[in-house]
Amino acid sequence: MHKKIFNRIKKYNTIVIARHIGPDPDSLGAQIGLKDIIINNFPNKNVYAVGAPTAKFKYLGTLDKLPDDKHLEEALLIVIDTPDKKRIDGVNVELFKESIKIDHHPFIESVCDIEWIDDTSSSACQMIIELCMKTKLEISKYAAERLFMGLVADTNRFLFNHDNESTVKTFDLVKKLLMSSKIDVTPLYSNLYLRNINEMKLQGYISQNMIITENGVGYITLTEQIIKEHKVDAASAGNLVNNFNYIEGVLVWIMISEDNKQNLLRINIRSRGPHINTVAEEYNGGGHKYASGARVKTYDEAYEIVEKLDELCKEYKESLEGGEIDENK
Ligand SMILES: [Mn+2]
Repeated sequence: MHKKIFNRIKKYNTIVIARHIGPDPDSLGAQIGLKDIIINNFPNKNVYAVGAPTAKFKYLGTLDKLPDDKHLEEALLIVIDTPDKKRIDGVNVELFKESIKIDHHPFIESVCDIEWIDDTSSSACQMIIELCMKTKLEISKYAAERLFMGLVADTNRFLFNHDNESTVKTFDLVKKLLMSSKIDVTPLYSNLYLRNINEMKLQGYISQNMIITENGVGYITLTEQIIKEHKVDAASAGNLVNNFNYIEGVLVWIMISEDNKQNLLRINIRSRGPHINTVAEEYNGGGHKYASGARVKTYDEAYEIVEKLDELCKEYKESLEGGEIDENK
């Protein structure tokens, strides 16, 4: 598969790289990193990283305007970090001569001519690192920094929930990346984790007010008023979900945040127990087994999600020997 993808990259003069809507550091890092790698290895190619930009992640780099349709007929499209067609940002797969998907989400549908899907991979960035290591595509320093940031973000600083084999593979690829690129990781961590005091205060509010159900679901409702009082935006509020890992007795945790501008409730879900993506998929969302999101219109639906996840936690605990969780395991 690595060789096949390498050969396609080599073959095409125009290459467009796309990713999912609502960009995150993994999708942007993989997209902008791969663009830089292709240009450095093949200086005569035209490579475009496309999709809507976000000011929040501008440290990862800038995006390009999609070339005219007539240029796409002879172009290769690479879709990164996106399992389904409806979540691809800004391009129509059909307009391209050929397309490749590189993704680490659980499979949803076949979209591209060539699909490399590995849901045991920690991140899309890890897959790009692997592709380069296996094909001798040289990774520039700029790309190495982007790939490192994306991988760190998607694993939540290596707190991922995978089996031993895939964990070893992640650390091995990161080791090789750091050895060959000699990047300094300290400023990269600052990019990702420096936050303003308002967000920290909201985090304090969440800690004070989180409700924990009988079976180990922790949830909080962030109304528009609460979010406003703390002077943060709805998306940043939802992202705080990543900071509530490892609370004793909490297996699944959820932020329900109001977004009145879009007239919806964003549901951010994380787990260190049962797989949660199937419930998210029922409610206009999806994602990974341990990290998912959904969007609903009403609080009834939001609390339905809480109930379903509570039931999942109950089943999960019962499936474990003796029904008790050994927190130290
Ligand atoms: Mn990802």
